[in-house]
Amino acid sequence: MNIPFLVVAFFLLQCCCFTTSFHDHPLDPLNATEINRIKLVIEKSKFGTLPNLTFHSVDLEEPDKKHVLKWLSSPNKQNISSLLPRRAKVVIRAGGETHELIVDLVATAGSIKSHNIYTGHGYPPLTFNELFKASKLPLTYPKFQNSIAERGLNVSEVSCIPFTIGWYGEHVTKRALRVVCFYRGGSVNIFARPIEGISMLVDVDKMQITMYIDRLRFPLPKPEGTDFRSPKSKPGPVMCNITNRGFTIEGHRIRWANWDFHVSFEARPGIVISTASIFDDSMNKFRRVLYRSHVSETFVPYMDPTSEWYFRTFMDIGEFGFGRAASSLQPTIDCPGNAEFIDGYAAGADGQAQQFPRVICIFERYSGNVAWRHAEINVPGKVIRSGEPETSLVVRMVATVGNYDYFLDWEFKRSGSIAIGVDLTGILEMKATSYTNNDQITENVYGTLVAENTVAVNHDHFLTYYLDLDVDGDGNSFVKAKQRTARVTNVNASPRKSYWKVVRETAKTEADARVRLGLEPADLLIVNTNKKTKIGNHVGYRLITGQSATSLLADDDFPQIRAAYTKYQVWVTAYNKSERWAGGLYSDRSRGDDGLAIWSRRNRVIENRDIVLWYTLGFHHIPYQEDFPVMSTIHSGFELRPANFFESNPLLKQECTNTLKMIDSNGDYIVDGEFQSRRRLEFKGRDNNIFPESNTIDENEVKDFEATVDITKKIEVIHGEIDDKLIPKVGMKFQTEDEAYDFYNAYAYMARLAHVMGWEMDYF
Ligand SMILES: *[C@@H]1O[C@H](CO)[C@@H](O)[C@H](O)[C@H]1NC(C)=O
Ligand SMILES: *[C@@H]1O[C@H](CO)[C@@H](O)[C@H](O)[C@H]1NC(C)=O
Ligand SMILES: *[C@@H]1O[C@H](CO)[C@@H](O)[C@H](O)[C@H]1NC(C)=O
Ligand SMILES: *[C@@H]1O[C@H](CO)[C@@H](O)[C@H](O)[C@H]1NC(C)=O
Ligand SMILES: *[C@@H]1O[C@H](CO)[C@@H](O)[C@H](O)[C@H]1NC(C)=O
Ligand SMILES: *[C@@H]1O[C@H](CO)[C@@H](O)[C@H](O)[C@H]1NC(C)=O
Ligand SMILES: [Cu+2]
Repeated sequence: MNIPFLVVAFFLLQCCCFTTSFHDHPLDPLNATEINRIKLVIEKSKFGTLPNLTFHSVDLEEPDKKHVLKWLSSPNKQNISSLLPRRAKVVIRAGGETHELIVDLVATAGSIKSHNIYTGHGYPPLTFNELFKASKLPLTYPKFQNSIAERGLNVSEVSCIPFTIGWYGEHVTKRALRVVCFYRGGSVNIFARPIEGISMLVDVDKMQITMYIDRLRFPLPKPEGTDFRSPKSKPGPVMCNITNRGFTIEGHRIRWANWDFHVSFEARPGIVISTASIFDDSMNKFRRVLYRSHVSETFVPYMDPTSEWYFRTFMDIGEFGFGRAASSLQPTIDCPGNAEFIDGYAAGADGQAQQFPRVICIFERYSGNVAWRHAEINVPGKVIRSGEPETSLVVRMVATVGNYDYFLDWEFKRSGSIAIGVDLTGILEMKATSYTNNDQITENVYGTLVAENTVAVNHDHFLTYYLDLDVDGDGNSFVKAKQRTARVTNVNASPRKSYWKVVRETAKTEADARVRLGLEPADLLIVNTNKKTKIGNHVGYRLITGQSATSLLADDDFPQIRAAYTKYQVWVTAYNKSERWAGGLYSDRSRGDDGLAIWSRRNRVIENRDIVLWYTLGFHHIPYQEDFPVMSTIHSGFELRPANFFESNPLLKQECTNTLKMIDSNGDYIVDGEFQSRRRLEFKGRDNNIFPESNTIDENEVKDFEATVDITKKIEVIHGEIDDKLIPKVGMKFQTEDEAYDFYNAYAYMARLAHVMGWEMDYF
């Protein structure tokens, strides 16, 4: 049969389930206009006349949770808005004091609602200006110039870096930094060439060097072998011209598969995930999972107690800010080709809004793993194989804090899990030494000789996450489902002697919820005891911990007093809007009198309350030679996974249907495909010749058409057989039926290829 003209058209009908018109969200971060307005309001007020006014943090003052939730659930958002004042919390330094201001943005001119002078311990984050100025001080400081000349070095080849210094029991502290210097001299890897032996203290408010000691001298590590730049410029994976990324962004709201959540960028934590809900097909509604979540504090203590090194005990998020340290993401290197990027804004030291371009990326990930599968051979006469590839949505940023780069991932899965990942890479902190071979070393060098004259110092990385889970509502409890060995008591009933059983313990107060992992096996759950599944289990989410560590420092060591939150990996506290920063709000030079460990000591009731889960992931890092000159990424993470939250595996329940149609010139279908549950492509073809064996295409042949690729010439290069003619277009004409079918088969092949490669295909 010859059909003279076949017109092929592809339609993609979007998923049916979610349609809501766009509203600004009350948790949207401050935008550039708002940040600049705050600057004006403050400059015009009495604070504008104070000496040395600097802006240290300008953040959204969150509206009350109950009002945000009301707004979210209300169909009539307009008249809820009055409950949601748009306010900013601003911390400035002026006249040598720290001021906390609440600025109202709704008032036409903007107005300062409250003012408080902070008199407690610790200081707000350092501004980029302060760090920059401090880094330049040594270069014009005569004693330093002498030290450099005495070492036979050239001061114009020196780069200095300011380090926060912590607190060591002093009664009076000032805002201060240590400045440590390095020698470029032909290398871009400044951290690999430390100028050892010099200690410099900078008074930040005076911006002067107030202590200078040149105590030791070691050979400068050589520049050879320190370059970390990639030898070949690798072209990232093939770039497709993507129009359908599989998710939608409206303002800061992201919708993908069964998830709906809000993403924002803040100067201190970087990515903040808010109001994450998941669609439950069996209830036909969205259910709450996470109210607000972000990385809260870090702790990176180095294990060298000598006078040039002891102070390196960083709490980067409170001292600098992961958002402020965020790097612009490089397309196809930091994020894959199908990523979408969003910009962020934060106030600079002068209060002016600064743009952080491409600071967060969002992409669908085709991991190559399976979400589930099964092969069944016990059904007579059949071999049933089924399964589905795992696809997920990743929200990512990178914070480059001096020498280290931290990738922070939030990965949403259709299964209901949220996997939080951290990848560490970058450059080690190293000290110069006289040793060129490990055999020469007989003393404690506090690290590993990673290159000649170069010791990389032992250290830890702890990242503490704030996880305000609201599992199906506010009333949540923390449950430890312990696995305990049980003896078989009735010897007649079983030949077995033992088994394990589950002993559930619900934490009554905050003290019951401090957990050191690994001491006994237990599932850790946040459970809503007011809600049950149809068959009577309490709904919950489980914390699946990854590689983790607790701090090994002594409890009376000053850095440990400041970072007391690292003594347990898991804490649960009663929700309090102002308790978000595990190391305290003012962590620069803090004394451990604010923060998670202190709040937990109040021992509030946490049973059937609005509670917050805190989890610390950690690495004890003994350096190895492969970490030099740049370290390959090392991964850690954890997962929040539904636990009796759904009636059954939600992956099988997603009813949304997409369709793919090919029609001929008469408007008759030749192929009428449906994407059921976004994983199976079933055809109700008019002509069985297309698929001779059955009307159902083999799942192994064509999978997941939701992932779609624009068939560009670039793909053609990768795959020689793919002809440019194979780009599907509306109104495409074929001379023969065979030609149409060939086209279709090639297209299906492309789809499979696209799936395997993680490309997206574009429909017409
Ligand atoms: C910032 O937000 C305000 C609302 O507070 C809005 O009127 C303004 O258009 C926004 N500006 C930008 C640049 O998005
Ligand atoms: C919101 O508006 C509707 C209709 O205009 C009204 O019935 C309702 O009472 C209002 N709700 C609030 C909280 O003001
Ligand atoms: C120091 O380095 C600068 C540039 O790197 C160079 O111009 C200058 O001549 C050097 N001075 C000495 C004394 O080597
Ligand atoms: C203002 O800053 C300058 C230089 O940074 C400093 O010398 C001066 O002491 C500061 N004044 C006050 C009141 O802090
Ligand atoms: C992608 O598509 C747009 C519009 O369809 C076009 O302007 C652009 O040149 C394309 N880019 C590439 C790399 O093909
Ligand atoms: C909330 O937390 C802050 C800081 O820890 C504390 O000062 C305040 O009393 C707390 N509020 C309540 C209601 O517990
Ligand atoms: Cu490390």
